Amino acid sequence: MSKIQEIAQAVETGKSKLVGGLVEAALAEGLDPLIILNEGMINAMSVVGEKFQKSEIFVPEMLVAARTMKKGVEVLKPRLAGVANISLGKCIIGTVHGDLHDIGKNLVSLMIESAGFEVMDLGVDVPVDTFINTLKDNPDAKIVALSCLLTTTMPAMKETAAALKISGLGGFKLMVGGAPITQEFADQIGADGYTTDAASAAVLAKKLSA
Ligand code: B1M
Repeated sequence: MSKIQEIAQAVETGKSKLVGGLVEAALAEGLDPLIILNEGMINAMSVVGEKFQKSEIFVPEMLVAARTMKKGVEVLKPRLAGVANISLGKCIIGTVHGDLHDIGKNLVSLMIESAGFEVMDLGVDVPVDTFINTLKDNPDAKIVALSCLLTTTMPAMKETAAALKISGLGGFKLMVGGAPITQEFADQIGADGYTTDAASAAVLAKKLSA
């Protein structure tokens, strides 16, 4: 079994004590950190999602897999994050209210930070008012980034986007993403940008703030 397969299996089966060592071993073998992330861990989470959908596993197993992926990402983090010496400005990011998923948002946050932004991560289940108040306190923020993983919390993203637009606060660009989000939905809610993954989110953030 390849190192990537071992990592994927560790994430799928929630072997949180093993995953760190496996990721270190894969890095020592010279494997690309992005391949370890995408082909090892993110693919494994898709398998976890499929198994959940088929009722082969339940929320506790999904949670353990998520914890395992987080441990793996911790080891990978220094290798994913570049060192940016410039400051491109502030980026406020969070998962919209009602939604507790944060692995993808954390990756987006990491990539945007390594692109040179000062990231203010508000966490998960973020009320609309928290976004508004953070923006009021940081009127120089260049980007507000919203993440959402559930179809049932897409209305919360729409609500947050609408509140930000009518807040009278200007000078920032709104970007959105997450598994159920599409370009069409992003256009509908008036977002300035949408991307499908963390690496392209960092590229988009730079483009929007330029
Ligand atoms: Co949940 N969950 N979950 N879950 N979960 C999904 C999303 C689901 C697709 C599983 C399934 O049924 N196949 C399904 C949603 C179905 C739907 O809405 N249509 C689902 C469900 C139903 C639920 C619950 C309702 C289950 C229940 O309680 N009955 C519940 C809801 C809780 C809540 O939020 N209120 C729930 C709970 C959980 C856990 C807490 C157990 C756990 C999350 C733990 C955590 O995040 N700390 C969990 C997990 C782990 C998943 C899956 C298996 C994996 C998610 C993940 O981390 N993926 C997921 C299935 C799946 O995704 N295939 C599933 C890896 C991550 C790197 O990818 O988050 O997509 P992702 O992020 C990507 C892109 O989307 C993008 O870039 C990231 C990196 O490349 N991206 C952005 C994300 N945000 C972006 C922002 C951007 C740009 C790009 O710009 C701002």
